[in-house]
Amino acid sequence: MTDDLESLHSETAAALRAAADLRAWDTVRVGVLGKNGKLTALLKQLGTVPAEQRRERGAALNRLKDALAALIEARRLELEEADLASRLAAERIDPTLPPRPVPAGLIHPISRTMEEMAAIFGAMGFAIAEGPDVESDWHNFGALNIPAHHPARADHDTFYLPPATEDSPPPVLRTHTSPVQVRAMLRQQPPLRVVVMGRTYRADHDATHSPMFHQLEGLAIDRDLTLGHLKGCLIDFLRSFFGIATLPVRFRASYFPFTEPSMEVDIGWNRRTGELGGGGDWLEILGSGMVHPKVLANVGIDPSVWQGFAFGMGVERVTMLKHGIPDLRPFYDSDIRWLRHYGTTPLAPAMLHEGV
Ligand code: 2NM
Repeated sequence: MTDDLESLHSETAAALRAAADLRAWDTVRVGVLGKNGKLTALLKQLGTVPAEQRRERGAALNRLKDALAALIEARRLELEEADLASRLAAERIDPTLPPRPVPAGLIHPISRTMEEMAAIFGAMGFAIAEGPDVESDWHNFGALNIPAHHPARADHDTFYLPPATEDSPPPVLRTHTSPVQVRAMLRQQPPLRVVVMGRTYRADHDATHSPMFHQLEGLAIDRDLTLGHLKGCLIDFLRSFFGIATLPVRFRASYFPFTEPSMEVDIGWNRRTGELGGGGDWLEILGSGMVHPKVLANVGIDPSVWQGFAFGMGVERVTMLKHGIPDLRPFYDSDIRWLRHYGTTPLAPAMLHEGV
């Protein structure tokens, strides 16, 4: 190789070693092999070389071109590897970072109300009980002083299921949650404080009735319980649940087969605006009473020693009143727009923001 070619080779090799990144590398490549590159210029000058030297010069230039192309390509691979290694080092993930928040499901208003009810009654010392949706006639009616042919049965629009045998009473979808309280009384000796929340069923379907709805019922049994305890318990619950410390509460004599005396409970509101509180109008919100001595005797509790009070309310109804929900039917439609509007997040507020 002639001196000029030798020096282009060593000069290019040095420039490639000095090129620290792919940008610098490309500048070297273009400076040698590009349209105005040094090797390209030498090839262009080949025509001016005397004819007897041209063949040898051409062969030498081609060898140099191959050698330089190989050097350049090798340096490219080196630089690409180094680039990848430094990016992998710089972009390494930190597994101790908290996950990014993802859009989460929402709590259905019925579940939210039942959790609030459980919290309030839980703080008063009530335990939570559950029971089956399919009940015997006795647990749903008989034990509660509603024998066959009792007029109260007609109010319940009961769903009857196929009986086990021809002459046994048909099982029912529970028409209220009271049978769970019957089971609690059978299982546990007093004193007793229990609330039950859950699904109940009545064959009734219109704008304000669903064949499946939810009830909350409560029961307290002790030696000296009075109507005063019942009133204090319910006034505290209603003011806490609706978040109105001065909510007017009124007790009105009524009738239930399983309580004596029985009382319906009204809260104050404004009929025109729908606002709860001292608006001058009354709205019926729940039923209550002192547990009938026959009911206590039916479950083996001596009514000459023990007294009880009990109460019940519709979960949908109090949810609609509390949150201004105008229509019962969408509660069960699973319409994502309704759920997004009335649902509430289970997450702490801080968890809803990115980067926390
Ligand atoms: C109500 C109203 C009044 C009630 C009674 C009982 C039981 F099982 F202890 F006898 N549970 N719930 C009751 C009493 C329910 O709902 C309107």
